[in-house]
Amino acid sequence: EPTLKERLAQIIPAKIEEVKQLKAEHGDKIIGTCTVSQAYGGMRSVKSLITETSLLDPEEGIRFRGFTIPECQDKLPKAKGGQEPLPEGILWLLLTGEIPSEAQVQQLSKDLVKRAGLPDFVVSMIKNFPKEMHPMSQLSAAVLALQTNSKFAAAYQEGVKKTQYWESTLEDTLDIVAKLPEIAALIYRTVYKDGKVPAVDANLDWAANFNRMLGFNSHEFDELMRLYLTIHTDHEGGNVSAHATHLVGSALSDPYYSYAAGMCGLAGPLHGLANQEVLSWTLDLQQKIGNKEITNDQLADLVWEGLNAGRVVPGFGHAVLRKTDPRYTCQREFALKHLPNDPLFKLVSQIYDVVPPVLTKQGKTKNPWPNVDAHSGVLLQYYGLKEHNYYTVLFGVSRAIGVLSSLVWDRILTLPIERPKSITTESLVKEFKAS
Ligand code: AMX
Repeated sequence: EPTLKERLAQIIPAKIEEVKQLKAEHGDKIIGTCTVSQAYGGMRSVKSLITETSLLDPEEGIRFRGFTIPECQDKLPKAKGGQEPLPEGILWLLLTGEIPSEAQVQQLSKDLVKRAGLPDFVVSMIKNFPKEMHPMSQLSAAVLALQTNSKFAAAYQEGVKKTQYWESTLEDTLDIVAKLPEIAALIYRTVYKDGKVPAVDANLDWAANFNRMLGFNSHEFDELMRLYLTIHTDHEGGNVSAHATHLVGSALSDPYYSYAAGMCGLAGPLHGLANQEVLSWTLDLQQKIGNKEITNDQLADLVWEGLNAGRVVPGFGHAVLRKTDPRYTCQREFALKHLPNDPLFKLVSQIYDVVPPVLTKQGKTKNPWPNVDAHSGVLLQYYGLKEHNYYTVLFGVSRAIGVLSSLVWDRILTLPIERPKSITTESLVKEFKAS
């Protein structure tokens, strides 16, 4: 069977031809427009980016290369005895558009094991970070330090042809994905535990290896980690982490720089950091409630308290989605299967009943339904990964698979440097006064 790189090389010519034809025949067709409100409003729903790896429907949620999350859970290869997809499979899917065979996924797992391992200076750098430094800052800084390894940067210096940029971008992508579990685990073990991380185990898949490095040994948690690391990979191209990676990469900054930029964006509370915020908020509620059951009305009063103080309800709302996020739903199903009686899960379920009507009544948000971050924390708590400050790092490890696969396609399609036009308020005022 062909390796990932060989398969990609087979797929690429037809795809490049398709894009060439599309541009030749329809290059002047309009796919999106931008109003004054949209320019001031974060360019919401302006269609102006090409991202091949996934597509988000406001009602249905994400499709990875055309496959919904339940379809991915069904079709992607699984670990022996497992039921959740292996993240290696979604890496293959996002890159090639094809569901890989078991053998292809195993081969990719082995390839990632071979690429694992960190230079000593990165290990000692992480160990020397102050413990108060946020784990997301540590993650971006460690990836930037690793940039010295970039094969794209080296190839570019050597004058490699534009049509071959994708090859070293793919090499960097696989290296980064392979090395991230150790970086992330070292951050976790150094900040919260004894600083020791076991070496990668050639007989384990990527997610199970990550769990061992973090210090967890449960097969059920391995299953959760596989699911978690699969569903957080990609959410089309306009979200902050994906767009930042794409934008920085468009300057031909290498994948290390580009991904580190994406991670700086993921660290924001309106984006990836929301999962940390959700858990703090939920535990806070749990503490206020104490050991008793409360009615939905009483819970609604507590939610209103936060809203009236001007805070958002973390984990609810979305810039694109207008229904419950299917990434929320599949985590809820995992919880119903494995931890139906967990008190914190019960509270999260009650929040799911109570918050949407409250947000609807408040009438501000366009989407009162929960997003991915409203559910991940309770699962991690259950399996003993309790440090919420760390949660966004897990999101970031998974997101590497999506944003870097997309970056490989940016280079395959030889997309140019991104440079939209900006305007001033003064110029707008002048323009519309005249008309
Ligand atoms: N609680 C309270 N108010 C909310 C809200 C929430 N969960 N979500 C949106 N609103 C408010 C907005 O703050 C805004 O108020 P304003 O007019 O006073 O500024 C108004 O509703 C309209 O916002 P919107 O158009 O519905 O949302 P948006 O596209 O501007 O922002 C998002 C989307 C996700 C940033 C927002 O819903 C939010 O802040 N949610 C909470 C944080 C969160 O869960 N983020 C994670 C998103 C998923 C991810 O990236 N990981």
